[in-house]
Amino acid sequence: MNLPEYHCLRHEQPEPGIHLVTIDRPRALNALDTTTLAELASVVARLAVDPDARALLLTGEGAKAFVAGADISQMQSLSPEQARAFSAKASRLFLDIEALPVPAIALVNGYALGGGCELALACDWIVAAEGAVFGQPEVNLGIPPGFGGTQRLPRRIAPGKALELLFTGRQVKADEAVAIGLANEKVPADALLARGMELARTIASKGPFAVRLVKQAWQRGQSLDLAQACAVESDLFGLAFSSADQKEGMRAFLEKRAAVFRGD
Ligand code: DAK
Repeated sequence: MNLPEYHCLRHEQPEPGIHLVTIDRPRALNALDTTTLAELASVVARLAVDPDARALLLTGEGAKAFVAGADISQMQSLSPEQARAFSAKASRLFLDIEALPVPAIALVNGYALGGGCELALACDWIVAAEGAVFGQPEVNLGIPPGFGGTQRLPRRIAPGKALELLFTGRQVKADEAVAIGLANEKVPADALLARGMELARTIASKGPFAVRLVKQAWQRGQSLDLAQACAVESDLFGLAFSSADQKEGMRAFLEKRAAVFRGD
């Protein structure tokens, strides 16, 4: 896959199927301006239709920040109509990240504040580097979160804890982020990318069709009651039995050898 060049991010494919996206505006602590959001939307649109994609790793350039939020200098002069349009566009993008057909993992180095925390929350899970700081400080700026923070944070962690963080703007470090279930694990800063690659390789080694079905089941089931969601799961379970991966996976088990999945 030929990857385009961007101005505010880097899109690399370090290994087949593994996509690494690095938000690259370190002088503004990787804050999300309209160009960065548009470039991220372009990457996400490509990944959404890439049958060979297996996992996305999302991180920020430099040791200081994952993403320090939406770009305040660009945001400060927005009219209410422009602010609504900006929020709606970014919300659409974050929904598209969440709905990617493959797992997305946020590798959080340094600050993940405001839109940065919301971007990490749009990923399936978060690995925090020692030194990572999470928070929704929007109330300090006189605004509520605009990229899904009021919705995703209370769904990811205990609602009472989420509301505490949303109402007070209090920031949490990596250890507390793990303790409250915001991050899955904490790793030394210099091991963050290696840990991300290890996780992505593990995912890529599994049945690709099955991994996509897991993600789809979770995504589609979230807005349904349990019985309806389990019905969706049954449909997708049935669909798996139309795949070559299912036949290969079960044959390999019975033949006591490693499966060789093709992803179809
Ligand atoms: N936007 C723009 N520039 C930023 C930035 C940001 N979010 N965060 C940092 N920078 C810039 C700083 O202005 C500074 O630029 P220069 O002065 O060097 O030109 C440079 O990055 C380095 O930052 P500091 O000098 O401040 O570095 P410190 O180590 O002293 O402090 C910090 C680091 C992360 C604690 C501090 O920079 C900070 O508090 N940053 C702002 C964090 C924040 O409040 N983030 C939330 C942003 S609000 C909506 C749509 C979206 C959203 C809301 C509504 N609608 C349209 C409805 C989302 C909002 C947000 O994300």
